[in-house]
Amino acid sequence: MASPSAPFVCLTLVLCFVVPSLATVYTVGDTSGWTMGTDYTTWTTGKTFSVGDSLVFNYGGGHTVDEVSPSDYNTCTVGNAITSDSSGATTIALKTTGTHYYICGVVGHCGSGMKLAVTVAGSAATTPTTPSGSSPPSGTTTTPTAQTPPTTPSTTTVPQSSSTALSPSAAVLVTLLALFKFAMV
Ligand SMILES: [Cu+2]
Repeated sequence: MASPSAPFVCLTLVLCFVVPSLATVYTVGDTSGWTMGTDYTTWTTGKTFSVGDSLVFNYGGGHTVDEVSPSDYNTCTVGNAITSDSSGATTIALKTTGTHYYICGVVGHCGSGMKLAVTVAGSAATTPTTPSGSSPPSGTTTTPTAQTPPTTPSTTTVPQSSSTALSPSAAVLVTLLALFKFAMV
């Protein structure tokens, strides 16, 4: 047994670099935050949400982040929130696949745009609304297979001799000779 820890150290290092890059933290509305007058459908466009990602809602006082049912989302019905938070900085971890619906619980705010629907995809195949967490997503997240280190090009160390300085002067010499020949003719 020489040192079995070395491969584990390498593996741990690789995981440390890979795992955080897989879980993305999305700031809802980006710099606008969680507010009225922002189109969150536009904000979600082009984004892919996966299990393990999280949403951060930043907002001032007088707003809430309520997870609601699809029907409450569509009709902007407040008062039936599955979860609710009004801390001003709500982080929601996306733990399950499917579409999650969030609205502001203050009357009128949902209608003014504070509604967000996020469709969360699984790691592999999208399983629409699994009733119970019986089958966890298989952890076969394609591990990057041994990235080949950038092979340094074999630098043929040219000795700093006059040979390198010769070629430019030789070119000048040839040019001068050519010019002379033209001048002679
Ligand atoms: Cu609000």
